[in-house]
Amino acid sequence: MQHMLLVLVMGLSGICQAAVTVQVQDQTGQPLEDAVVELVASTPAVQPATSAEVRQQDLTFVPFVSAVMQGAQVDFPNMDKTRHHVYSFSPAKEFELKLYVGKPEAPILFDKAGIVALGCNIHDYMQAYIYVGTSPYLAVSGADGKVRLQVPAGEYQLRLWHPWQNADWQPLSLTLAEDQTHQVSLAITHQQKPQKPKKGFGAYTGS
Ligand SMILES: [Cu+2]
Repeated sequence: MQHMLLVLVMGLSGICQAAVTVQVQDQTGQPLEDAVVELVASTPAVQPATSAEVRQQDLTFVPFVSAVMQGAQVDFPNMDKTRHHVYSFSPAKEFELKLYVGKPEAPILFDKAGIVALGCNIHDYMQAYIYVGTSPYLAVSGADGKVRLQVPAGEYQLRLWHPWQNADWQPLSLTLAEDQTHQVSLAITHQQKPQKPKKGFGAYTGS
């Protein structure tokens, strides 16, 4: 009887999963958007390759920050009528997609962990980032600064990255066995996200 009860309880609680909520804020305590949270397990998990998409829309990259696991294929569809020429010179992935409209023939494989800075040869102000992690447990914070991840119970290193961070963030060691919430802070220098320039005469004047 006791045995039956134990099995039931274990079944209900899903013994080996932990839901982790990470609240990311800046040095002033404000929720921080576009921050990448990665949970790296001490015993790496085997995961299938994933895919992602970085669109070009209204002369900006959407999303501004993406997070993928190494081995992911990323598509770069162009939703604009104008041509874009997407490139990266980052060591983690050097590539270029020459002048194109619509969807390039093949996605790009991101097989090396690191930060990939994206640009467009035609539009200097277009900028975006792809964080390529070693773990499948990674996500980008929304406007509320929150990231939610479901992970198997175990030992993890929490990593945090933001394109405007003032310095590298020291990873945090965590033991995850049940649902938890963590609050982490990252000092950044606020900037304006890349935007389509205003049209018309005088758009570039001023500060
Ligand atoms: Cu462009």
